Amino acid sequence: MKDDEKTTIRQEETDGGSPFGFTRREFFNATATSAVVGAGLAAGGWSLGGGTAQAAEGNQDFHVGPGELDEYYGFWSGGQSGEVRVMGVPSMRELMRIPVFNWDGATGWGITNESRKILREGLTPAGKRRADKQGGVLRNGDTHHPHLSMTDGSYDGRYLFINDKANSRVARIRLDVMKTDKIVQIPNAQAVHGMRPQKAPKTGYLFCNCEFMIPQPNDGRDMESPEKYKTVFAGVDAETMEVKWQVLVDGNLDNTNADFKGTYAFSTCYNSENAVELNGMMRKDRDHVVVFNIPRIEEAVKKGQYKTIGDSDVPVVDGTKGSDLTMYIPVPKGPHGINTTPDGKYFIANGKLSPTVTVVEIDKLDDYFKGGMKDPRDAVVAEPEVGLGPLHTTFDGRGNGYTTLFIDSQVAKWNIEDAIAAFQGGDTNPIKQKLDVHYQPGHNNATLAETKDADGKWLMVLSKFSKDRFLNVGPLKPENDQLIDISDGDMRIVHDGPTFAEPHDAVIARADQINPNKIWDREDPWFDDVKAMAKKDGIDDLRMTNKVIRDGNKVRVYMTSSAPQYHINEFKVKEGDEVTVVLTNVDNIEDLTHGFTLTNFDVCMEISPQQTASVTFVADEPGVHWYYCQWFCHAMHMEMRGRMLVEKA
Ligand code: K7E
Ligand code: CUA
Repeated sequence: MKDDEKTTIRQEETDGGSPFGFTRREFFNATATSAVVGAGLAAGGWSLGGGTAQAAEGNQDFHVGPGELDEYYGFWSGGQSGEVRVMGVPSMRELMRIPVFNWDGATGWGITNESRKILREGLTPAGKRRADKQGGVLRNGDTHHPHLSMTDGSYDGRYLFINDKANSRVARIRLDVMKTDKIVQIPNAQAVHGMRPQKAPKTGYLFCNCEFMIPQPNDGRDMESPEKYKTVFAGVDAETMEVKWQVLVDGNLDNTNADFKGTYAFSTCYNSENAVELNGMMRKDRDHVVVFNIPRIEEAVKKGQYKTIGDSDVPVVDGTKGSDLTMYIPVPKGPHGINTTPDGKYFIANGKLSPTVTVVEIDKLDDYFKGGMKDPRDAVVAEPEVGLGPLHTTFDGRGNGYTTLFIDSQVAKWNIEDAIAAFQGGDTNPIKQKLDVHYQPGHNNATLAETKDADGKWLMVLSKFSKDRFLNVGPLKPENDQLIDISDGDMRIVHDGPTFAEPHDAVIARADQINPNKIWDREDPWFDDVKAMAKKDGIDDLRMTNKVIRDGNKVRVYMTSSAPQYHINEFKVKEGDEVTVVLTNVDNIEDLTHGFTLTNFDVCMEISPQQTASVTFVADEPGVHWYYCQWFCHAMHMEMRGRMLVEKA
């Protein structure tokens, strides 16, 4: 091997701290090419025919200069932070954060009346009981999978959806204002993990995988009988965000995806053993992909062939093994990601604990459901070995898959048709290139790859570990999102991007597909509740009114603001009053956001141009309490403040 002299590392040249006797950085720099070829041989048994890891010169420009705009919007999950982040691609500039399941001091998410209603109203009865114990709303979320709504297999710019594994919820974000507008908690479930919108004809359903198996109902019965535990797959109406139906299944549902016709959803499923500890979950060599026949599920619900569980009235149909609503396709142990090719022909289940990915031809699913296919494995058309720990696959729209290899810390580029030919006995090597990434990649996603418009320009790889790639920030490290040019020939890394806990997944849309408003529209339904409340207080236009209304021990302060002042400089209340501040920003200039922060009261909110926001609290401390604008809006921003005077009771 030509690189031998570079890869021979003598102990005396190295730092003693590494188990390998050299740092990871030195190792990867020195062995980029040889490590790639070695892994290719070890994993697949195919040689790479002299391919190199990184192309010498690039083609696309990833530099977006000052004042220039990105070509793509990226939507990043914020993982355990419970939020969503909006990025510019390829610059990798973070443009915005959208609070979802978390509390946020900048915008007052979790504090304002508007956000608290959204955080609360879709909770199950048990969720509401839990929320009541901590001030009315839940406090944390664990977001994994952000996905955009589609019409006919293309992004339509309406909504972004995201799951919450921690409290079993799904949220919708309105892309016109980039705010979360609905959240639903899935009943009969623990840990909503995989989540995908239907791709066509239009995002009607969100398909939600509930991961952990539990007794059904989970009210104290059957706790010692894990063999009776079941989990559910849920169909949520994307317009109303109500759970329409659920399907009982065997095994732990992991990730899910949909076809481009609106007929099928498919989920990877591990732990077919129904075990409750690790050893038991590892017993069998195979797990499965569960295919859900959506028209049949709808039909069964319509015919009343369902039951309800516990205090939920959601129809639950039986899709366990042997049901004619589902198909269980055996695949190698512990499948994880599941990805539909942009041409709609195949889905690919990623092996995780097996070095393979399984390619299933979607048209063949019809044969099974019509009774023509007896062995579900007959729908499998390829099963190439791609490397160690395949987690997720994405596509360039030119017939290639890009699979993250968690254990190998690589991305494998492979050709789908070559893999199918090899499965039929041909000797073409489907593996085209392996690229080192840094390190332990989870999801990856290429530009528009979930839609039929995959354009094969940029690939985002979300690496779990950053190790030595950034300045050390203590024991908790950032993850590393790497931007890879896939536009032509070999993949090449062009950017390392540190990110905070933990963007499992990200989707990338063309800039012209997402068209947010520049300021709020006063007719927005977002303001319906607060307008109705004002109407009862005799107020027709919140933009024209500055007024304090007393209603028993309830006080409503209707206030407007325009830079640099609040139009109520002081208001008086009595100790113990319940105070609602309704603030309307009458500025109608882009960017002129104000805020309202009440010092030492733990109260804050954002008011963007033409927005109304409200917050309710008890004035339980007598004295003078300043409120101030926390958004630097004007040269006299520091002076933008006022006093709440609380008289002793
Ligand atoms: Cu692979 Cu939750 Cu999508 Cu993380 S999951 S990586
Ligand atoms: Cu208004 Cu600062």
